[in-house]
Amino acid sequence: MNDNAAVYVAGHKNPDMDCTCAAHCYAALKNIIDPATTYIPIRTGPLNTQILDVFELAGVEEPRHIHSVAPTIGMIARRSPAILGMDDPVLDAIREVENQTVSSIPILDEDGTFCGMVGVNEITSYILAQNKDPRPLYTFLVRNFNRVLPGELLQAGAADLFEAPILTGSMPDDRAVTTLRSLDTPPLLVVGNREKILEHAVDYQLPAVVITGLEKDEEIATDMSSFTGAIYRSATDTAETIRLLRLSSPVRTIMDVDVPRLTTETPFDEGKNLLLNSRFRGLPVFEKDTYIGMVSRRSFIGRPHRKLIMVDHNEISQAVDGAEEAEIIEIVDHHRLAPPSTNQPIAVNTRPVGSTCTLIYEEFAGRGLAVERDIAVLLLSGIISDTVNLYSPTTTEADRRAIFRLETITGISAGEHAKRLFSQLNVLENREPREIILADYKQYTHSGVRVGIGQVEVTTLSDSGNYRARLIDELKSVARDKRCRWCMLMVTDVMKRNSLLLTSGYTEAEKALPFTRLTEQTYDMPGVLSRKKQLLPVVMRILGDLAEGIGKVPASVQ
Ligand SMILES: [Mn+2]
Repeated sequence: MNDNAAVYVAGHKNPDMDCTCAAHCYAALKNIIDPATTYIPIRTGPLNTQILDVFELAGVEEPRHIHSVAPTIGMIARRSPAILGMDDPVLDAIREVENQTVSSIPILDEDGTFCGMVGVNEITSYILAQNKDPRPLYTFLVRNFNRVLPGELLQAGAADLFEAPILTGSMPDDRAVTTLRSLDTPPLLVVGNREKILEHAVDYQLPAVVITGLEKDEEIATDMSSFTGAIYRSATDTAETIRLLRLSSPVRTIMDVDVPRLTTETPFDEGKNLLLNSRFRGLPVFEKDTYIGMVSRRSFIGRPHRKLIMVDHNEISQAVDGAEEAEIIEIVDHHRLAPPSTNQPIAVNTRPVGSTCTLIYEEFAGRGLAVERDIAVLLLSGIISDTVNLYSPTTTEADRRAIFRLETITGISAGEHAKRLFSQLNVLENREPREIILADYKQYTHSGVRVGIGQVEVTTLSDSGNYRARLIDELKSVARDKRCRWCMLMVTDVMKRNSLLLTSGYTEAEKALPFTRLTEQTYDMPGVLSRKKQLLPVVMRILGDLAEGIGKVPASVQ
């Protein structure tokens, strides 16, 4: 059923070019080498115009936005073993409840549209209601008679569907006639092959007569040629005939239409609480507006786990929400390792190369698989973006090799493509400071200290005076909100390949920074392009030293 058993291939939070392209391409690779499983690339948030442009250029859909991989109702919804149509007899509902041991049966129309539900509760209410009034009315559908009652339809009446009480003719003729006259609604008559009473049925033009004890080719005792009702020959005795006729009513007359609806996206716990706190034993599940299946109380025994492949990250704090509940089955990454512990052995592919897309290119190449043009465009973009077109010190021989091959496949020159990507960088002046800091933001904890580092790429640093103060103010507020001791933003000039470091202020630590202090909480980092390789190790070392009391100066906390 839909993608419940599918494996999600996800990049990190605040998706960037590398992780988004890697998620798409790795899912494509896995779908080729493991066709028995479905791999779906996902993203954790909105994509910038650069990334959208590249997916358009490649001619593929960008990964689906998934807010959380925590278990959902979609993962436990099942096609119901029993389904009824609106006109199916109540007897079918009883049989299904008995045979399939289901407690709630969905009722669908011919188009598969959900109309209502019938279960033990509705059947019980129906039977109880019959025993409340002295002569209850039933809804009869003539074409259901031979679905519940052995025998044959001798004549279809003027009305296929009608409401009527049941009257049996197993009494003296005149008493039967008196009773017949006394009824407000013309009854359905169940009677033996008795001339007098049948004559009255014709006179009163009853909606239907069911004749019992009539042999297969036996003549009816009365001329019924002017009778407009239905005539049915029952092959069973009167008591059984009446019992079964009552169960011929269409289920739509007893179904519950006031049913809460779950969707495939409904969180597992929300669906569970809703069902357990309701009078229902099962609930229908919808994908958008389309009915797709049911969940019952039993569906909630045991908690499902979404299978997840992490690409371009390996820390839970950077992963899609709900990842801590997921079953991580694989990691493909080029960052420092701080992965979650797992219950099972998993495949981990990490190497210190410039881009996760390089690792994925090598997976294709190593298996002798052709890299199609759309995949090649995405891999090329991921590598160019993460290595700043091979200028970042994170760049390795593997990245150069991959780019060289991908240029050939795509017919796109890396230099031209880099210009295309970088020219779409936004001018910082026009963007909200918080958005700039958090767009590509990662948090780390080292020696018990939590730090956050954002990075933003620009095409020039010459206008930094215009936004510096606002960004530093916002860094302080981000540090407060995210409970970080130290927050930083790397503003990277991808053209000149320099960065500016803005900080929230942490005097003790900043004294140890090996960069030139330009002014308050602002440092010049010539040649620094990589947060991971050039800034993070410095930050980690300083935090470690501070924890050990090395280089500690009397506190001057701000
Ligand atoms: Mn990356």
